[in-house]
Amino acid sequence: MEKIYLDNNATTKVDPLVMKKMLPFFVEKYGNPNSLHGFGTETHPAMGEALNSLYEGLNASDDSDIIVNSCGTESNNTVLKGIYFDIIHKGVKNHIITSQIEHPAIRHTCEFLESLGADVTYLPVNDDGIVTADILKEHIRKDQTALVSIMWANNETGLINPVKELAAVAHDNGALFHTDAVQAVGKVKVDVQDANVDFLTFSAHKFHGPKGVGGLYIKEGLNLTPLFHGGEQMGKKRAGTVNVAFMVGMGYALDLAVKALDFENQEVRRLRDKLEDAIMKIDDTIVIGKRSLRTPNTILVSFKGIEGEAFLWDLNWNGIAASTGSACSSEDLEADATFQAMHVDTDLSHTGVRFSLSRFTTEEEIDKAIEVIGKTVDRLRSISSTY
Ligand code: C6P
Repeated sequence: MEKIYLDNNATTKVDPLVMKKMLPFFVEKYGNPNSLHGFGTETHPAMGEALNSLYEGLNASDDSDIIVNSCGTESNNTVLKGIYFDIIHKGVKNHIITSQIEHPAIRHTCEFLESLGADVTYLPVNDDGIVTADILKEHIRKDQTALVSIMWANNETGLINPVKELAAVAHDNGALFHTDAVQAVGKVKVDVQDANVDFLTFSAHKFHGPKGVGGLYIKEGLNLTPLFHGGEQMGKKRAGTVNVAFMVGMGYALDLAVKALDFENQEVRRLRDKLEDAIMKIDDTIVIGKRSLRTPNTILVSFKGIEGEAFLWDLNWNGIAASTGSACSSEDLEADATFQAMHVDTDLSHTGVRFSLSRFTTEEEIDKAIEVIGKTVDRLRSISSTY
């Protein structure tokens, strides 16, 4: 049976071109980049090239920092715990603002900081599921809020927050601004200078790079206490031997993703819209969030009377991979935080299914998915006594 992957917000396949670029750094050029001998130094040009791609891809200035690390979760932890050590623990300020719709890598880290005494506000969203500048203005405390951390795009709905406006509100009130852009990079234009963010999180496996490598942008002039202490790698900002192959892979993956942005916003969007139009023709179905406010690849849909878990099993049985929400909360099985924050009707709130496409998704796959989804809804509703 042909398998169709529609769970690209969980992870993406490594672009074969990226894989090819990484391969020499496993068995040929395997030296430690910090070694003084040739095995070490021969890795430097490729690392330099990768860093250039990261700076260019995010439009970071030469004086800013981009720290290569293990994942988006690490970047989020580095920012939040760095702010805790540098500002809160020193008694300078005690308030952090985030939102109710953040990924667990932010929410759970904030909860941990609360247990250490930090005061955290979790902002609600408006009726469209967006964290607006006005909502932030209501809750920010002038010269008392240390950090505002709001995601660029939501992983479950794809809804995009007005990051540039939010950063401006944070700065007007003397706070630093971080954005978790894990679901934005490679899907929409991300320009750290234009948005004027202080810190930005990204992760290679969301844009056809390898898993286990991510990055943190830090604006020039700013510093964060590192999460890892040890060697002097990454300008002493993140100790640990650099994974050259993965760094090279992430740089090249970002290069390709930025070049493919027009394709993403035209062709991937067209296929997403085609799938969404077909899904919307099914009775008692809602899609969460206005299409125009979402990343071009994502749909979070609720089919009344159908449990998300049962639906996913059936889809999987028929060769289609989707998810009920964030992959790392899949034990909860539902996009609960998102649904609660958006006050979605409780009849529908336990039925969320996320479909997420990529530049490798084909028209044939979407046509097949439309057929299978329709049949699956009919079958499950016909055996459900509650519908
Ligand atoms: N979200 C999802 O199914 P890592 O895997 O650590 O590089 O990235 C974590 C992460 C951080 N922020 C956002 C907005 C994310 O979407 C993710 C990963 C996946 O939605 C897996 S849980």
